[in-house]
Amino acid sequence: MEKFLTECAQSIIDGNAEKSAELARMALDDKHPVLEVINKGFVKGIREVGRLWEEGAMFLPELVMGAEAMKEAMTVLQPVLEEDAAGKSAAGHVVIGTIEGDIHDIGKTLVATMLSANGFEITDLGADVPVVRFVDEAVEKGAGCIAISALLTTTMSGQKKVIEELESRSVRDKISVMVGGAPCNDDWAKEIGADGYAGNAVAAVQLAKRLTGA
Ligand code: B12
Repeated sequence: MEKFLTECAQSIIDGNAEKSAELARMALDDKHPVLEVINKGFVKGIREVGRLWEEGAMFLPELVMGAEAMKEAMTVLQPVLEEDAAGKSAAGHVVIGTIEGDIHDIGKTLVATMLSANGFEITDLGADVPVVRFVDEAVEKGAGCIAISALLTTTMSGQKKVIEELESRSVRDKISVMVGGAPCNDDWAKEIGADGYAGNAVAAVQLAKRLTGA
């Protein structure tokens, strides 16, 4: 298993989308635990890509290729995570998206998939979502929770703006807010008055359950 997970990570570092998709299909055929394959294999790879890029050991096209390989693998694995949702009663409605100015959507989509697999009804607004759209959709859909992803230090302030928008429309007490993404942490969540922060998709499910009482 260890060797297989290393291969998964390496396919992302190599930016080899054909290989990552093939490994994802192999994981399903061999009945490997999907979450472990994602977190200890593919996610490890994309984090390493980020580290190498930051160090200057990789250039933007290689970062893009790594992201594409990650997406291919997730396209194979996500439907299997979603299948778990079948038969689970609705645990509440969550509106989720990546904040405006930010196109990173791999982590956000993983969180959305895991929430859905745990019985939450999900409205996924995608990436680069304007502040007002989060609030418009949550109010319209009667959602109890907004989940906002931000991967850039330059866009994380948008999470605060969503909370301010909720306050200005006097609906803050009806809609809880959870935040996440690489630059966020518990202190940031407290500073902006969010209801919670989670560092990964599994923790995000626990947090959403706590916030919605599901
Ligand atoms: C892949 C990637 C890209 C891809 C994105 C593809 C896509 N469709 O998502 C591409 C190549 C397009 C890209 C572009 C850029 N990127 Co980029 N990217 C990354 C990288 C390597 C990995 C991100 C990722 O997918 N991780 C895997 C997922 C599974 O993890 P995750 O996102 O952290 O999500 C998990 C948790 O955080 C949490 N979570 C996430 N969201 C939420 C939300 C909630 C509510 C909760 C509770 C939890 C939660 O759960 C998730 C699952 O476990 C990171 C490095 C890093 N360390 O994060 C850089 C990184 C985020 N990128 C960075 C930069 C600078 C950029 C660019 C500006 C580069 C450029 N010069 O153009 C552009 C940004 C363009 C824009 N306007 O958004 C920097 C940001 C630095 C900073 N301080 O702001 C990073 C940190 C790289 C680095 N080390 O310097 N990038």
